[in-house]
Amino acid sequence: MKVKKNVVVKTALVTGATSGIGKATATLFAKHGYNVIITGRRKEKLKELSTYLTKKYGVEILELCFDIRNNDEVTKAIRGLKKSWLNIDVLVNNAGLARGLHPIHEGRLDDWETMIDTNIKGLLYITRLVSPMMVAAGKGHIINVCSTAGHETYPNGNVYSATKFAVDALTRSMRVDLYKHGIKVGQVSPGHVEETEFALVRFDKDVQKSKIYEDFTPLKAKDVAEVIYYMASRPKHVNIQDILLMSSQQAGSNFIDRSGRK
Ligand code: NDP
Ligand code: 8X3
Repeated sequence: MKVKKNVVVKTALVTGATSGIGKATATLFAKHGYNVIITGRRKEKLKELSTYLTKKYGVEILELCFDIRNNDEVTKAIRGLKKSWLNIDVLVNNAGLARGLHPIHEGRLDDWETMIDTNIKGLLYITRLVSPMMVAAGKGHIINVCSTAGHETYPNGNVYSATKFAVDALTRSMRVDLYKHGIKVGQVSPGHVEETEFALVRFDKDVQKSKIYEDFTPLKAKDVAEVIYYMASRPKHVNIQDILLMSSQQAGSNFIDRSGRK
């Protein structure tokens, strides 16, 4: 939290802000006057978003370029923060991905390791660095991006689902560890979301295979961002623990009305 011309300006850190849900979330926080720390591996995308948000909303944006799987890189970035960026009010643990969609007996070990390293270990690395600052400040809010896949399984979703079940367990565990320090912990659990690179990444940039949203209308990245901002903007005494949301044409991981976009 910073005070600018007698107005309190809050700070949010959004991981994985170079595309999809993270980019939409960083944009919404900036629109609401937050200064935002944006992270990701693609420097040019961070720069582009930073320039856009600074110009459009007049807030301060800090780009931190690192691979969240590499604890040395994460540590260097967070420990290197200038004093004015140290009071992080909201941490959105969004960076994550799915790789592959194979039955367990045909899964690629490399994909499994990438998902575990990013979705679980990466989330832990940054949380381990940011949460002590929140504990010292006696306040803060951590919002993890889980998934419907963190609540139920679907064919071939095995390891991705396991990482999101782990995110769910971490959200619950973090909350019981941190609530006595004045820190809220919650998560958002979306079903399918378009306007993201999720499917392209899952299917090795195969554009044909990644066309998984053509026969129904999924959520949009902005829909999830709005839920995250809603969670972050509740009064001090309200902590939303989990919001599970899907498009109207999805009723569960295994129930999608693919009869055309409605
Ligand atoms: P995108 O692929 O559009 O965004 C993923 C973001 O994570 C990118 O900004 C990417 O940045 C970042 N990221 C991935 N790997 C790393 C890494 N090793 N180091 C740093 N940053 C990384 O997908 P979504 O917006 O859909 O995904 C965001 C979150 O939402 C994920 O946790 C995903 O599991 C979850 N989710 C997605 C759903 C969907 O249907 N799209 C549904 C439910 C949950 P960069 O490539 O620049 O490093
Ligand atoms: C992304 C949604 O159903 O592809 O978390 O796992 S799903």
